[in-house]
Amino acid sequence: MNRRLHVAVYLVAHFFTSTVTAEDFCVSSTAEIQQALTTAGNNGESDRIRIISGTYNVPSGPSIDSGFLYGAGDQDSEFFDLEISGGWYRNSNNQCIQQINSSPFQTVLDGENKHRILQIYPSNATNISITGIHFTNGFLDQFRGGVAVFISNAVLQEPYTGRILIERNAFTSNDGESGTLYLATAGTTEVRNNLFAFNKTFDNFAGAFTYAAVESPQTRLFFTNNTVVANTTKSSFNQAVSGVGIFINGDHDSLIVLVNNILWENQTNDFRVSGMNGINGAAVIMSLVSNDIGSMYTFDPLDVDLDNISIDPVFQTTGGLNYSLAQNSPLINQGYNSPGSAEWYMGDFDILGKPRVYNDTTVDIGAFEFFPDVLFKNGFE
Ligand SMILES: [Ca+2]
Ligand SMILES: [Ca+2]
Repeated sequence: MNRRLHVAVYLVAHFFTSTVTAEDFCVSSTAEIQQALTTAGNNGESDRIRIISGTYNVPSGPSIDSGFLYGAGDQDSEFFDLEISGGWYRNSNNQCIQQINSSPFQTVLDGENKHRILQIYPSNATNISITGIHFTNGFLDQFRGGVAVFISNAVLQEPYTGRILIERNAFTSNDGESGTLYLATAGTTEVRNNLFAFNKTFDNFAGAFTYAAVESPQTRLFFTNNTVVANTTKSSFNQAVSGVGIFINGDHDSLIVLVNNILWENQTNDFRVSGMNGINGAAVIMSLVSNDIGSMYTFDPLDVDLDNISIDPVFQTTGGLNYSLAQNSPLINQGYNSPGSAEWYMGDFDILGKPRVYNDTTVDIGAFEFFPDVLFKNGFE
């Protein structure tokens, strides 16, 4: 290869392929996690932060901005991508190896009921991925979104055009003013195969998952195969129109797609949308397919309303955070398989790392794919 061509190829790879120049961090303490985030924020390359399985308290501090932090709030951080994942271990050569099909419950970021857990402020083209982590015991008593995870690109000078993936995480027992996972974002967002349970909001115009669309030429949310149950609010204000399960604020032109979710037994409404068509001139396209939703509040009719049901999911009764479906659950094989042409994907694995659509042809509704006990005992333990 002549030198000029070589340089051209390198530049193309550098700009468009995050894996070519990525830096890997293999971390196993609170300090190492934050140091990796700080380094990642200005090292001029994409980063993969791999967290060894274990429980980590967040960095503590007197301000509400304690907890883990990437980026600088109202300023652009660097251009490059960021991946954060749990479920890793070190082999005898001190290398970071991912556990096969690990579940998020093995890698815990704990707010100790005192702190926010993680804030991310990306630049306008940073792709972000967060997978395989259990965010729990976050606490925030001031009017700030996202006690467990807050990602905002709302204040960038250029519209955000990146992609955010939140996959196979658990968000439980967080207590925050306005929401648990809060995304204020433009660009494309996929939230799939996550569990949201036992979280509290103080403001009842916020949900365990809260999404605020940001103005941009293209803003899209794909919220698929999540289980959102037993979240509550401490507010009694206007409960008829609030939404404590998930809360979506369109307000700007956006495409909102919900498929295969369980939104069940959340206090007040399981699902609330505000800022639909006509608000600030916004054109919000809202599509709901194959969800199990207890109760819902919207201003406008849905643009697509297909195969949605409202029925007891019939979870297994093993208690704790196991929201697996029972053998007689009506949600088994009732989901909508992501078509190859779709912009969203249901994922290869469910929240516990079991294959999706195993031994049958149709995905289940919710974050947990049903497996008969006999398969668990003989094939997966
Ligand atoms: Ca970086
Ligand atoms: Ca199935």
